[in-house]
Amino acid sequence: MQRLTKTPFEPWFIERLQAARKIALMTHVDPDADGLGSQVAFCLAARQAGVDVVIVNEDPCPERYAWIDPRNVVQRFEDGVSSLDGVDLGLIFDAHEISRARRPAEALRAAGVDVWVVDHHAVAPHTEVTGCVATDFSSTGELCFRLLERLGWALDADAALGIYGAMSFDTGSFRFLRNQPNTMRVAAALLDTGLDANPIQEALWASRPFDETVLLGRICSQIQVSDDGSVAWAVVPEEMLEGLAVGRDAIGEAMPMVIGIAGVQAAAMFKPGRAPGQWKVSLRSKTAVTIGHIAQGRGGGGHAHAAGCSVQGDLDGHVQAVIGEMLAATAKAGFAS
Ligand SMILES: [Mn+2]
Repeated sequence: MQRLTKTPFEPWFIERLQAARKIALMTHVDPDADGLGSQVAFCLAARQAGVDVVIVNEDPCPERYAWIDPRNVVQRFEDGVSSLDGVDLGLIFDAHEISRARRPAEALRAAGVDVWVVDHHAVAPHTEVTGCVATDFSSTGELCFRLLERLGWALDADAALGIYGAMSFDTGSFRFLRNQPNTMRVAAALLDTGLDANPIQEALWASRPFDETVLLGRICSQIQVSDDGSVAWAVVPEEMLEGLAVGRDAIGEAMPMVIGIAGVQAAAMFKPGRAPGQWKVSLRSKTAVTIGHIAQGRGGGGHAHAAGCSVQGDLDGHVQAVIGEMLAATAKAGFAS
C-alpha cells in the first residue's frame, strides 16, 4: 500500500509524528550530507521540544561529514541497536525504501514498528511506502525545515547548520534548485538566525584531501566523450584507487568534472559496487535533457537530472547500453547524435 503526503502536510502524517513516544531516524546506506544533516536537525529540534528521538543508521557518519553532527547524535547500527528499544515510529530520511536503510529499518519492521519516510525522490508506482515524499524540494533538508516549522519544533544553531549543510550539498552549493525561490527563502531564513554559512561551504566545497585530488586527476584523464560531444562518461575500476588513502565514496566527487564539460548534456560514471561483479552507475544531465528513466529501467532511482542504479557483470556491455540510451536522450532533446 502507498500512503503519501506532500506539502502542505496532511493531518494524518503530522498527527502520527506528534503521537509518537519515541522516534528512530534512519537514512540510506552510504549516507550523504542531505540525509545526515536532515536527521541531525530533526533530532535536535525534536529533543528540544521534549520528544525522545534516536538516530541509528546502517553505516557510520563518514569522517568527511563529521562537522554536520557536532553533538555526535548519529549512531551506526552496531553502536545504536539497543537504543531502538521502545521506539514506536521509524522515519527514513532521504530515501523511501526499507532496503536502502537496511538493518535498523529491518529490525524495527521485524518488531512490528511502523517505518515511514521523509524524502524528495520520486516513488515508483506500486512501491509500498508511507510518509512524506515531496519531489519539488531541492533536498530532504529543505523539506525537513518545513516539517519542523509545521510541527512547531524550533531550530537551534546546530540544527540550522544541519539543514543548511543538507541543502548546500544536494543543490551543489545552490546551483541545482527545484522550487527555486522557496529553496532560497529557506536558506535566507537560516541565515537570518545568525548562522555562519562560510564554515559549512568550506567543509563541503573546499576541504578535499590531497589523495582525493590525485584520484580526480586519474579519473579525469580517463573521461570519454561521444563523437557528437553530447555524452561523457568515466569508468573507474578499483585499481584506480591504488596507492591512495581514499575510500570508494571519493569516486563520485569526479562527477562535476564529467558533466561540467562544454557541450556535454549527459554524463555517466561506473564504479565498483559493494558486491563482487557489481557496478554502480551514476547519471547526470543538464537542464535540457532527462536521464532518470535510464536508471529506473535498471531498477534504480533518483531524479530527472540525477539518478543512479546498479548493474551486474559484463561491464563493457552495460557501458555500451547505458551510453546508447544517453545518446538517445540527448538526441531527443535536439542535440546532434
Ligand atoms: Mn537528497
